[in-house]
Amino acid sequence: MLNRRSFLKTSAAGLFLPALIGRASAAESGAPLPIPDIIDLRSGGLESLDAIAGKTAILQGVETATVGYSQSFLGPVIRVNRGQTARMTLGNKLKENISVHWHGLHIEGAQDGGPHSMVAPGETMDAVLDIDQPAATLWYHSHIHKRTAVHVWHGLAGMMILDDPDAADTGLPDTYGVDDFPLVVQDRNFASNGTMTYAPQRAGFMMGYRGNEILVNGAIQPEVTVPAGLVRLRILNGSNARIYHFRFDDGRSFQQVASDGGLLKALVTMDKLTLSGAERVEIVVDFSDGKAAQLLSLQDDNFEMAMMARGMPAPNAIADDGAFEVMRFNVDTAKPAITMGLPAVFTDAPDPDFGEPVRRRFFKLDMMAGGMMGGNGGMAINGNPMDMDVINQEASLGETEIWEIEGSRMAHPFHVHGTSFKVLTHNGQPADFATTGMKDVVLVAGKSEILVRFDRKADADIPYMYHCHILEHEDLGMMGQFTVT
Ligand SMILES: [Cu+2]
Repeated sequence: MLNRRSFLKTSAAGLFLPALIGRASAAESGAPLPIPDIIDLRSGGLESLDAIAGKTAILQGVETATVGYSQSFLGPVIRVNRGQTARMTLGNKLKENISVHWHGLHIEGAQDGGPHSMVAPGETMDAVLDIDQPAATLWYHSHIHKRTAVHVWHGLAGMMILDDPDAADTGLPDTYGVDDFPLVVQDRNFASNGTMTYAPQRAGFMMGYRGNEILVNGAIQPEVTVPAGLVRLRILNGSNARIYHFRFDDGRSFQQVASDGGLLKALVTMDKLTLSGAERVEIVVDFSDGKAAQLLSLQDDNFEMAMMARGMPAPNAIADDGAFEVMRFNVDTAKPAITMGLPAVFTDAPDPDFGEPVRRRFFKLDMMAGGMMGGNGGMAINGNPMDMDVINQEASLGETEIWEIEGSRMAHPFHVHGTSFKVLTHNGQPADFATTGMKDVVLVAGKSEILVRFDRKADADIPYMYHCHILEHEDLGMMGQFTVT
C-alpha cells in the first residue's frame, strides 16, 4: 500500500510542485549491471505482464519507490520470434490507467498499446502480437496521454528482443548477459530520502525533463565484466528527454551493426554515437586488449541552450570535454570470448523497396506557439495539440509517402507508430542509409524527410500515433493520431 500511495504522491507532486533535488553520493555508482530477467515467448506460451509498484535499492541505505512491469523497477526483456503470434495477459496493479505500447513493432493499431488501449486498475487485457518483421532491438512502455512521461520516469519501460529464426546467422555475439547485453540508459533525479523526483518546472517542460544521475538497467553508473573479445551492446535511450553522445574514455572505436529497425547492411566503424529518446542501436565493442573502459556521454545541444538550462540538474563531468560517465566495462581474460569472425556485410539486413511515393505530408512541430501563454507551452503539431477525439491524418494501406517534419527551437526525436521508415534527408542533405538503416525515430534538428509505408491497419477507434519522443513534449500535445485503412 505504501508503495502505491507514495508513487501517486510523487507523480502528482511532480507535475505541480518544485522539489529539492539531491545528488546521490559517488558510492552509488559501480553497482553490478543488472541483467534483466527474460520473458521468453519464442516457444509460445502465455505470460502475464503486470504493472506493479515496488521498492528498489538504487541509492545506498535507502529504498526508492518505483514501478515496473512484473518487477519493482522497469521490466523484463521480452523475447519474441518473427513469424509467431506472441500472447500475454497485461495486468495493472497500480491506481491509474496504464498501457503497454510495443515501440517499433509492425502490428495493427488495435495491438499497438497506445493511449486508447488503457488497462484500468485491477483490470487485465490480452495482448496478441502478430510478429512479422526483421530481427531488431525494440522496447515497450506505458503510453497514456498526458502521463507517459511520469510513467516511464518511474519505471514502466522494458526492452524487447526480436529474433528471426529463418535469417542467416550473423555471427554476432548472442549469448545473453555474457557477450550480448541489453543497456537501457536513463537519467533520473533523487531526493536525499531516496524518492525518485519528477519535478519539471518551466524549463523541464519546455526542453524536456532531465536527471543528474545516469542509470543503466536501473543502476547508477554500473559496472559489468565482459570477456576479452567482441561484446554486443543493445543500447536503448529510455530517457524522457536526454540525448546521448556516447564515446569511450580511451577513444576506442566500435562497430555499429543495427539501428531501430534491425541490422545495417554492413558494419559501420565509429568512435562516437548520438542516440536520442527512444532510439536503439546495436554496437559491437572489441575488448580483446583486456583493458577496462568507461562508456561516457557528452551533454546534448538541447541541454546546452543556455537560457533554458538554468537550474537544470546535470551529471558530473569527468572529462575535459564535459563528458560524464554512463557505465564501466571490466574485462575477464579467463572468460570464453569471441575474438574474430564478424561478417562485413549482413545479407538479411532490411532494405524494403518502398517504390515511388504517392503523397507528401507536412508536420510542423510547434513549440511556444503563440508565445509562452497557454497551459501547454504551445506544444502541438501543425497547430493542433493532441486530442484523443481527433484523427489528424488518414493514410492508405500499402501506399508510400514522404513525410516532411520540421522542428522548432531545438532537436525533436519524432516517432511514428506501426512501421519502420527510411530517412531521406536532413536539412536538404541526403541521409546515408548505410549508417541509419531502418528507423522508427528520427531526430529532427531543423527539417527532415522520411519515406514511409504502412502495411498494417489502424482504425479510428484505435489509431496510430506520431509524436515527439521528448516525453514532456508528447504529454503537452506534440502528438497526433492517424488511421491506416
Ligand atoms: Cu519535442
